[in-house]
Amino acid sequence: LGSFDWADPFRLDDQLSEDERMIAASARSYAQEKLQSRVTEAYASEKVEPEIFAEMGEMGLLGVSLPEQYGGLGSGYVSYGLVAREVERVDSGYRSMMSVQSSLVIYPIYAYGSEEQREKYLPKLASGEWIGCFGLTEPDAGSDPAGMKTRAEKIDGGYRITGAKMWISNAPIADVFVVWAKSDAHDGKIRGFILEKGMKGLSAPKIANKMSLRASVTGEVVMDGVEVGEDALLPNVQGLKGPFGCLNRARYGIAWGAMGAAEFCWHAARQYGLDRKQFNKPIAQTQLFQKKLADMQTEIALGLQGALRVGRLMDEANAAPEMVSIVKRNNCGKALDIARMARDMHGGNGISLEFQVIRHVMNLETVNTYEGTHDVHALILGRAQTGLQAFF
Ligand code: TGC
Ligand code: FAD
Repeated sequence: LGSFDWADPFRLDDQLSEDERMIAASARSYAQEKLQSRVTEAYASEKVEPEIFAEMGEMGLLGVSLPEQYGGLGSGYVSYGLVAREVERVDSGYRSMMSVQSSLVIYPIYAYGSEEQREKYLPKLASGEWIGCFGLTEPDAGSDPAGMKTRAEKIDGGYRITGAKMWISNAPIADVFVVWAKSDAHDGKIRGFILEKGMKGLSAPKIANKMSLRASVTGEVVMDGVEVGEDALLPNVQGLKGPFGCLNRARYGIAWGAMGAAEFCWHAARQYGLDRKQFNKPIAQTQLFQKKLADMQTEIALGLQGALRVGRLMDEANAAPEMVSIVKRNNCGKALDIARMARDMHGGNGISLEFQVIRHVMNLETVNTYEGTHDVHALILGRAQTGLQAFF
């Protein structure tokens, strides 16, 4: 008979390579030593800390799956997922900063960019010297990005871009903006453009008073006739499959990350239940409390196995977007349920930032919504099994 580790029920650790274990361990020590100590204050005061990008870059956490030639680690998608899990164990906002930079800025420039664009941007993005953002969502086009209004109009030697993006992570501190626009010169098809801070007509005002992801800054991106050269166009993709190709990777990372946040909440609830006595016994010695712990352990064990399976298929270039929808949807929804349960198990203390679980609850509300809402992923999966699209 095998032994049972309550914290790693299916021995996920045994299923990783030596390299993957090392990358996870180094992400964990960075997150616990450098991020955990700042997060309560950063969340309470919506503090913007751009220096985190350079720190993550130095640890190799921004270009995990980017080839070494461009400043990346040249590792795989399982490693990337393990990093997301460790960072989000501390805070979903910090994981957001990392996943936008890796999957939504570095990846499209690598996958769809020219060699000149790769050489110009990738090493500085991987080191965290430059901060990137990804503008797809608009005030009137969220779940339905095909309804975007942003336009690229052909001018002599380049394009003039006009429109507004909404809810853009990292935008107020970004140096590099990957934005998606319908291009008149390409039959109105969606194309990607790389804009840079300081361009005339480009601004990125901060969205204030978010009650979620407060350690990660979010903004609008306003493009008031921004003129760019031909070299700003991402040459190698057109249509929605451009941004969706990036989202497949970010959504996959979120499936691991959400489990990291859930693990934090589960462990915190367990410890609280062992320490806290009511009716002359630890509350962890009650049946209702133990049932909640069993539910948390089960969902997390299953969610991590699902993410690992999809990661292995991504590393073989054999994963379908619907697989990503299953793990993104399941793991975010389950993490939110777990965080809410952990909040309840902490009683009144559960609402204090000091005990941290309420911060995860608030963050996971966003994580369940961005990158395709819980319900939008249900519709993607419904379409895949019935052949009937129910979006409109
Ligand atoms: P549909 O007709 O399904 O597809 C249009 C074209 O796109 C292709 N495609 C994909 N390609 C690659 N991967 C995928 N996952 C793809 N899904 C679709 C498809 O093959 C087709 O290509 P082609 O060549 O035939 O034209 O498009 P639709 O308009 O019906 O889409 C419907 C829907 C709802 C599935 C889609 O629009 C959707 O996923 N909506 C959700 C939007 C979303 O996820 N937004 C995220 C914004 S970014 C963000 O939230 C970052 S937060 C990050 C952080 O801070 O961590
Ligand atoms: P809507 O699309 O208006 O959805 C509202 C509700 O309607 C949801 O419950 C949804 O499930 C439901 N709904 C929509 N359509 C249907 C349908 N056909 N059938 C049934 N129900 C439906 N975007 C970026 O481009 N880049 C970023 O970096 C980024 N960062 C973000 C950071 C934060 C903090 C937040 C909150 C969002 C961020 N987003 C970003 C935007 C995010 O992707 C969108 O909020 C998300 O895609 C949902 O779009 P929406 O907010 O317009 O909601």
